[in-house]
Amino acid sequence: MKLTNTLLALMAAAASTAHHMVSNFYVDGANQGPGVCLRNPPSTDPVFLNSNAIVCNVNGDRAVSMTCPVNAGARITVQWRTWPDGSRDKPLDGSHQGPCAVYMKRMEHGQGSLAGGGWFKIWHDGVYNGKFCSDRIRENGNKMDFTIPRDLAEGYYALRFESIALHQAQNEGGAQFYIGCAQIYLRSIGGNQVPRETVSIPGYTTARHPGILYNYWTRFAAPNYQIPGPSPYISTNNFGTRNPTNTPVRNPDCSTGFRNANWCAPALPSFNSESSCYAGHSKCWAQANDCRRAAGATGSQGCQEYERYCMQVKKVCDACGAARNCNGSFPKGLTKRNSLERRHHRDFS
Ligand SMILES: [Cu+2]
Repeated sequence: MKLTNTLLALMAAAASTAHHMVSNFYVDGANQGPGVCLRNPPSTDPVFLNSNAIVCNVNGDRAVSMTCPVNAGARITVQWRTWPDGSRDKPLDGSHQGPCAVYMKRMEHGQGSLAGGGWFKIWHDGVYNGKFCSDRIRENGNKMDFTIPRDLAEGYYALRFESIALHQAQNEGGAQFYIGCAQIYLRSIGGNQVPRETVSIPGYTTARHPGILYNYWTRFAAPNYQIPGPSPYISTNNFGTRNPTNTPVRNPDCSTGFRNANWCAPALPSFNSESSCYAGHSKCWAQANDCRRAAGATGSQGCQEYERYCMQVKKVCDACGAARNCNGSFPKGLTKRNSLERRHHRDFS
């Protein structure tokens, strides 16, 4: 009995590590960083069609503090990971096969829930050459590439990445959805298009769509596989050729160098007494707690580095208090990238 339980636990662990999520994305080749501009879910677990998490994953109805500027026509590369903190680099699990897609929706700055109408698809990949999109992702370092339509109007948008695993899709409700959402500010190059044909999420497809209720085990990657959802929006020729507008995006100040996903440490105030020095130290730990609360499945390594900084801050106060000379400011933050950032900036292959 004991052995059985151990085996079951091992099997459960193996199953959970087979899932995946979006850990970061690139804009024209520039890595935005782990969790940055993403509504970071708490885990890599899949979501299902009948839940509100189908929109932007678990916690995806909460705005994050960062928005990434993206030019119309930009090439976007999405990094999927089974280990979202970047601790291991392995191809996504081969048992998870299916199509993928990218949707967009105009949003307000800071908008929470993105459920409802206004979504349009900009790219998808189902089956060709006898392979699903999932195979092409695996062969491409777990990355998926697409282009933002060149003619879209300026403004805030959500980008929704979708990968569907069909290994249990022979049963209604069995298709596993892997969803990530990014917040972007689209800089127009002269186009002003607002796609008219949009869908609602949830509601964009049904549990009985032939691409969702699908027996992968008897049909594998059938050439007539139907990708769920609408057809992708195709850019008009009215996109213009001017340089993208340089509209400022309201993002937190990250100049202290301490950051983790969408969180940045504000600088600590200067001090002129032992008590104001320790007040700065308390503020440091309060900020470290904010960092931990904001961290999702891409990890909290940047928070750990900031916590080490808070320990140094305490030493500054201890020393100036002993010398009875507390007047000044705390040493500046790190200028180096933290190790989590370095891990994610290393090219994944
Ligand atoms: Cu899975």
